[in-house]
Amino acid sequence: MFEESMKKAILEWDEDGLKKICQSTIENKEATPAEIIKSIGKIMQFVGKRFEQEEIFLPDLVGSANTVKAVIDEVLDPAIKAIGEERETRGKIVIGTVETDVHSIGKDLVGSFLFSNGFEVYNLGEEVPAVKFIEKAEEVGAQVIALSSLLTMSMDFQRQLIQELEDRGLRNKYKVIVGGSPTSEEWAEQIGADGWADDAIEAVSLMKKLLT
Ligand code: B12
Repeated sequence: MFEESMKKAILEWDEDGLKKICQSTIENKEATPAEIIKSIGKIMQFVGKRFEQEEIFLPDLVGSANTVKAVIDEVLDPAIKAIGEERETRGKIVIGTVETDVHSIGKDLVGSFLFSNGFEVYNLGEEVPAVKFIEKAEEVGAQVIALSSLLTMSMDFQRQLIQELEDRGLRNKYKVIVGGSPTSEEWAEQIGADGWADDAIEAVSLMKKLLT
């Protein structure tokens, strides 16, 4: 099963190996790029648990994260793009991890899932200041701004972005959705966000709901 070999490659930081597994899985039609990304999400949750239980350490985590990022960027996103080219866009979304926060994996998974479901995704990366999100959203005519936060300390930047939109008189122009492990439905309500999702799959349903 491709998922087992993927897990091994991710744990061993075997970027070339992981690329080959992904490529052959797509070629043999064992799974679509979006299904592979879903498996990667599960594997990274497993890696995260091993880290929390101190079975692996920070360099292991960074190695696995970098391996996954490279393969999503170089193999899976282009494969999704190749399949999705003829599809109409369901809406434009600007996504990023908020200021001071470098966690990218969950946000990239959400971005890739949305992309594979027909949304046009502008991924601004990590440590993104509020003004950057807003400037990009204005530039591309996005409908949604999506904010990821994995640190309790960085969550407040989600609230600050909503405030910044209000200050600029732009709050009603955009839907703001938030996510990341320390966030919750209650948090989203508290800061006046338009939606929250627990994972990449729910993020797709949320977007469909918000944009119809
Ligand atoms: C990998 C990792 C790292 C990697 C990140 C590499 C990378 N390129 O992303 C590295 C090693 C760099 C790192 C660094 C740090 N980390 Co770290 N890290 C993790 C870890 C183990 C896994 C995160 C992850 O990738 N999960 C897998 C993905 C798939 O899940 P996810 O991120 O939750 O995303 C899903 C959902 O949350 C949701 N989602 C995410 N974003 C969004 C956005 C929207 C809009 C929506 C709708 C949904 C959504 O969908 C995603 C996909 O299903 C977590 C522990 C954990 N189990 O979460 C700690 C963790 C997040 N890190 C933590 C900490 C403390 C740090 C450091 C401060 C450590 C240090 N002392 O230096 C630094 C922070 C540096 C900084 N300024 O940001 C703490 C945060 C505690 C807290 N609540 O504040 C955690 C929880 C570990 C712990 N238990 O202590 N980390």
